[in-house]
Amino acid sequence: MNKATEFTCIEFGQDAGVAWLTLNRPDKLNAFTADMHLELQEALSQVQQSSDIRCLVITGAGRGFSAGQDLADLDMGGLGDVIEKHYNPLVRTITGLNIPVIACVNGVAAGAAANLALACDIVLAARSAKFIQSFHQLGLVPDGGGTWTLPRLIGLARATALCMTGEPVSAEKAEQWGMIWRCVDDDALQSETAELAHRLALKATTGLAFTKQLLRLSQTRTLDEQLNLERDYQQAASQTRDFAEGVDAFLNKRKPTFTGE
Ligand code: T3D
Repeated sequence: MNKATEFTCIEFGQDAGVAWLTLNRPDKLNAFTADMHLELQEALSQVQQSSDIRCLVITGAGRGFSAGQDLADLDMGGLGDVIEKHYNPLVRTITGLNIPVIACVNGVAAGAAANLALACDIVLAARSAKFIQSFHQLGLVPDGGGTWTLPRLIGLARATALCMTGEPVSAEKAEQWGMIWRCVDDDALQSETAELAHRLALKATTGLAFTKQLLRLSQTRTLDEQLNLERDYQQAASQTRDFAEGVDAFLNKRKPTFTGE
């Protein structure tokens, strides 16, 4: 694993086209501080600028994914500025990245961290992990895009009850509900995530980026508008080098070598 920059609240490294970003304040269940947000911005900027990174994994150090905002590092004068400065750019950056982003949820994901995980493209969670919308116990509203993501993933009835009660959702139930992609045994989480990430990193990255954009755009488009978008994106996808490689590999009965271009 190649680690270029030294961070204190996160770990960031890359290995064979896959970047691993680990929230790293295990004593505080990886709760977000202002310093952690700054480091996340720097790491994500490196991901955006890299042409080698073709998949990003976000996970947590120790026994949890993250407990959300560090409640000892709050601006009690009002949280709107923190949301504007830190959480909203974080979610916008992750959902806008032109590579697949996997959340590897190794333990509890609470508050903004639960919604950060759910904003990723594919969520794998350890069987012991749970997702908690903990905002209600502080008199806050769900943030990190939770009020947008949750009803779309699990429907308004479940989303409303989860946000109002804060009832934890186990990884198994999250998979049953379609809230996440897959619940895996705790001791298999790391290897299954690595296997998936490396598989994705070898795919036609531009095609995956277009797919991600189309699926997200579909949330606010009519079928008619979406059909037009698919036409335009397919036109662009069919001009990539990877498209030519995929067709040639199929016709010549060989494995394709995609470069992401
Ligand atoms: O600034 C803004 O814009 C605000 C944005 C807000 C977005 C949000 O995320 S609001 C939601 C904030 N998060 C929470 O309310 C969750 C609080 N934590 C918990 O409810 C529990 O810790 C968990 C259910 C997540 C896990 O429980 P458990 O029993 O497994 O662990 P624990 O013993 O409670 O926590 C372990 C340590 O982490 C403990 O430290 P200590 O006492 O051993 O020194 C605990 O205080 C610390 N910790 C856990 N969560 C937070 C935290 N420290 C600071 N902030 C936390 N959120």
